[in-house]
Amino acid sequence: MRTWHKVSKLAAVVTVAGSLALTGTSAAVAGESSAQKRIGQCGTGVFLDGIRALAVSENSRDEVYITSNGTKIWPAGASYVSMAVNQRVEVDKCVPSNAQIRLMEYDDWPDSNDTIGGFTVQGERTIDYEFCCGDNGRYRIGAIA
Ligand SMILES: [Ca+2]
Ligand SMILES: [Ca+2]
Repeated sequence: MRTWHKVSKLAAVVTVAGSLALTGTSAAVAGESSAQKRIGQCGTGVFLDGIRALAVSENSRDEVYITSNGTKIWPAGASYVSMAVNQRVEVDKCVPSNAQIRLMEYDDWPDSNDTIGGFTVQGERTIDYEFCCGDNGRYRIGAIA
């Protein structure tokens, strides 16, 4: 089983290498433009990249979600994302360059949800922000202008 997996992986690598050799220049250009697309894709806003848990507020995992100007923007299609210390999760959301961003921690009844922290986006800048330190939770998130 393991050997089969290795062989098929190798075959995939060979295939990719083959197509790179065929399309040399255009492959390099495609890589560059996809990076540019990511940087420019939010217009005058910023792109929230990934969030990392530096400290969690609950015993083992937090159930976190993000709001922008009071509206939940992440995660889509779920109430929260369960995160443990040191874990990083992609956010991949555009927000306005002056948005009030807040990290919330979901709690079941009878508690209400807790605020870990928040910040106001400082314009079109590529910087890291922190959500700190509600219930001793601390998270870092990268914004890309
Ligand atoms: Ca909590
Ligand atoms: Ca919770």
